[in-house]
Amino acid sequence: MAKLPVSPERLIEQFGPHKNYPSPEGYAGRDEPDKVVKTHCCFCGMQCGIQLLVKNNQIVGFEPWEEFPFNQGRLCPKGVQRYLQNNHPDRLLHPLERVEGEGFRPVAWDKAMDRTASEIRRIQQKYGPHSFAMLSGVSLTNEKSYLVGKFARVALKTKNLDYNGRLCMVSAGAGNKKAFGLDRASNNFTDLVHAEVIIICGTNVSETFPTLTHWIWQARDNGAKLIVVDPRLTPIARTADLHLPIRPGRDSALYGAILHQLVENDWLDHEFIDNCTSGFDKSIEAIKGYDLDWAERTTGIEKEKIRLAAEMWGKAKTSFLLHARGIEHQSKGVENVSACINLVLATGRIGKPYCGYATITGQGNGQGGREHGHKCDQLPGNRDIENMEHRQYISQVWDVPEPEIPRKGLTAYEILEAIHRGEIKGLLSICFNPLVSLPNSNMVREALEKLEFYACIDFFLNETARHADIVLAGSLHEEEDGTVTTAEGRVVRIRECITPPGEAKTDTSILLELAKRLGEEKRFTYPDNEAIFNELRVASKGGTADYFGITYEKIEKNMGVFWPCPSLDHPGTPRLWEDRQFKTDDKKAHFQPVAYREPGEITDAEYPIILTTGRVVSQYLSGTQTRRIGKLVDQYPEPLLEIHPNLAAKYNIRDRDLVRVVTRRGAAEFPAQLVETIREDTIFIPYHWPGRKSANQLTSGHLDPISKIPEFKVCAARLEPVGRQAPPASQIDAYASA
Ligand SMILES: Nc1nc2c(c(=O)[nH]1)N[C@H]1C(S)=C(S)[C@@H](COP(=O)(O)OP(=O)(O)OC[C@H]3O[C@@H](n4cnc5c(=O)[nH]c(N)nc54)[C@H](O)[C@@H]3O)O[C@H]1N2
Ligand SMILES: Nc1nc2c(c(=O)[nH]1)N[C@H]1C(S)=C(S)[C@@H](COP(=O)(O)OP(=O)(O)OC[C@H]3O[C@@H](n4cnc5c(=O)[nH]c(N)nc54)[C@H](O)[C@@H]3O)O[C@H]1N2
Ligand code: SF4
Ligand SMILES: [Mo]
Repeated sequence: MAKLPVSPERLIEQFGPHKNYPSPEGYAGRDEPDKVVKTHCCFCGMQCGIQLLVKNNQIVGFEPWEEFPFNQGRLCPKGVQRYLQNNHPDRLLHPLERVEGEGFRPVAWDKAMDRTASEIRRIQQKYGPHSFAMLSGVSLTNEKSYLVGKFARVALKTKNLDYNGRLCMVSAGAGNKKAFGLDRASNNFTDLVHAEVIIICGTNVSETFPTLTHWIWQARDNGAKLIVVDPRLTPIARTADLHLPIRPGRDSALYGAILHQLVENDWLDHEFIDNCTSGFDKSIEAIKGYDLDWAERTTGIEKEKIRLAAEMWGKAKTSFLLHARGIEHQSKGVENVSACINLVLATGRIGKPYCGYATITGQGNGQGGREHGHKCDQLPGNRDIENMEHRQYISQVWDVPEPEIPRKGLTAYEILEAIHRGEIKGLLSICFNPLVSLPNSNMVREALEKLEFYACIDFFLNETARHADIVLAGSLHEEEDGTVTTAEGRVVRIRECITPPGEAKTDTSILLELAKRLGEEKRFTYPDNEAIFNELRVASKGGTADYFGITYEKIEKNMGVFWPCPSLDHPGTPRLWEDRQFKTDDKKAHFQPVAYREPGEITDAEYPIILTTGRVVSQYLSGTQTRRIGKLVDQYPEPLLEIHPNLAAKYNIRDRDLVRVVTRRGAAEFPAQLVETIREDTIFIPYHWPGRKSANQLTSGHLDPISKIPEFKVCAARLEPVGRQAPPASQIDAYASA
């Protein structure tokens, strides 16, 4: 992580020479930028403040934004390279159409839009409105997320709209709603600093949220004890007081056993449990018999470590529990989240200074994007699409009769399955690369080939877009005004720094133009993006995610406003629940009974090894953006198979030997990387690559029954050494995509 400002020499030493870096003579060696714009990084949910340097309508560099309170100028390797996307030669500069047998060729906007609109009409007339689906993503701002939700329901008139947060935040969202009636981190991260104990469950924060570690280090400096639950000894786990190397897919058993210990030793806050919660007795009933011996057998963690974790957590006066996809990407993701929340509620350590709980939101706008209605079951303000009162309120805001708002539709993976079955015939996607990011990618590829029409809005031709009939050249983060909501729940401003290059258009203008062609001009006319935000404010008013009191001006003045913020004179809410009034029907926090059950797929004689997947620091999601930035590619050019030397020895596998990994979905070859930092029964593969390098050829389509998140973190695999070594990393053509 680079603490800026850095000297030009250090930049070059660290990242190598580049035309956009200052010359060794210093900043004077480069032209003065035309303007310096305070905005936020386009990547993860930390949404670090950054200043982008603009010259001749191009981003030419960046400077730290020291005053922004969360990251205070710090940025991670992706943040310092992000600006290089804007001038990238692969940038889509005009719409494309696919001609059978020829490939893609440029096409005029009018023709691209006409064809898209007429195909939507043709398919819907022939097969019904819901035969055309839409997929969206939460790298989009709040304004665009809101607009997509309204566009799909009002202009496309389809119920089948879902988003890539379905692969990310939905287990946490469902667990939070069950317990608190509201889905947001309960504190801002400054509360970490004086927590006595911090538990980090299933998150590799040093690589995935590098700037968050600053707050964890501060807590350590103040004497906090750190517990990390992860099958791998990740960089943060290496510095922990206690590492619990869990067998993948067994988290609810561990947290159940810790709760059992809290009860046995009476490390409970009875006053809080009695007055502020419900369901405690049932949650205790569910974990009867979860003693330390059972827990050791089930989780693969030594029982003394589990006991110690319970004691550290149980005896503390202040604490913070953080979790992310390690526990959520499971077919019992919601149960794992509930089991974690039970530990927080049992000790009453929430809604007080230095006492907190949060899921760490993954994508850039993973928080705001899950509130304003591009989920299949949701209307703006985190309203329920099946709730009559909610539907009526939104029907007034949108000026459409309530019965015309479609009902709940299919989730992301289910949409692809329905395409595969031939039930959905047309697709429009924006900001989503499902061919790389959904599990069971062989099924996804077959589905895409069955579509009668597919249009995609993106600024790069991602792997899914290669299956499109029309590609609409959209905009980068820095090319439109808007807002995003950070992992902490702070609504911040994204500023337009430049206009889209060539003939590319802003995402917003593409959606508005398409709505117009579908006969909905009146409901889709806005003077600017602020007007969309103002409509969103009204649409969210009275919902649990209430943004009504947030304005562009107020964000500007305060460097962000935390929702809920129900009125213009409200200051926003950095720490939730100080009043002990939860957003549930009875105003109490709800314990959930969580009995352990096994993952969707367990190992057997044929598939004896557990495969888990995730991330590395220099690559982002499906890699569309970061696989195009040279220095990030150099840092980690290809997916490696992390394997423990003892497991490797059983198969005679040496470092960089090619190993075929086989699951019930498919097979793929990866170079082995022997590491002592992983359990001996588990292998790990990062998933940022497409085609034959894709980990998602192997993963399973087991979904959580409530959140419908895929089980990316657990499946059963077998290993077949190929008998060849992979070429040295230096000889890899890292830019070859498949
Ligand atoms: N560099 C980088 N940063 C990112 C992203 C990125 O792609 N690259 N993506 C962003 C997004 S959208 C997200 S969602 C976040 C994800 O952030 P994280 O959740 O931190 O990332 P992952 O690598 O998916 O998984 C985290 C950890 O879960 C562990 N794990 C695997 N199985 C289990 C299990 O059964 N139980 C437990 N307890 N742990 C398990 C893995 O070993 C891994 O270390 O990162 C965000 N930040
Ligand atoms: N095996 C395995 N698979 C996983 C995971 C895992 O841990 N293991 N993690 C899952 C998780 S947590 C996530 S979040 C998903 C992410 O999966 P995806 O959402 O499919 O990944 P992205 O790379 O974000 O793809 C988004 C596309 O949006 C484009 N884009 C970005 N910003 C904008 C914008 O402002 N406008 C437009 N028009 N386009 C934009 C990018 O160019 C890219 O092509 O992957 C999931 N898949
Ligand atoms: S931590 Fe996240 S938001 Fe901050 S610079 Fe890195 S990728 Fe960007
Ligand atoms: Mo994510």
